Amino acid sequence: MDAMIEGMYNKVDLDNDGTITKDELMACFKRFDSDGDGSVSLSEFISHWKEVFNGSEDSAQKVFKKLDGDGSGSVEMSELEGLYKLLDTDGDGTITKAEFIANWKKILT
Ligand SMILES: [Ca+2]
Ligand SMILES: [Ca+2]
Ligand SMILES: [Ca+2]
Repeated sequence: MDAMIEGMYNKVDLDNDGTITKDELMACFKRFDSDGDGSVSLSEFISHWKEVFNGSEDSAQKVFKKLDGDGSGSVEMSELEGLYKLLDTDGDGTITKAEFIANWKKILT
């Protein structure tokens, strides 16, 4: 599990400086949004989750439910803010690798 989450982290931390900024999370969101309509649908999410993060369909469904706060069936950019807050445990505005791993473990289990 740790190895998988660490792999995710390395994909999102584009400049490899050991922290994830909002811009980096936003860039990740844009990659998931294949058709560029500003929201990530469940099917967009599942295909990228498998392709980019090597995740299972089960874990994709679970994570998507968590991200889609209003249950609309798609994840909007505004919902990304919620994810960022969730991952940034100490609220200092950046997500460290330790914060990322600890929080994804909670989300995925
Ligand atoms: Ca970074
Ligand atoms: Ca989309
Ligand atoms: Ca932090």
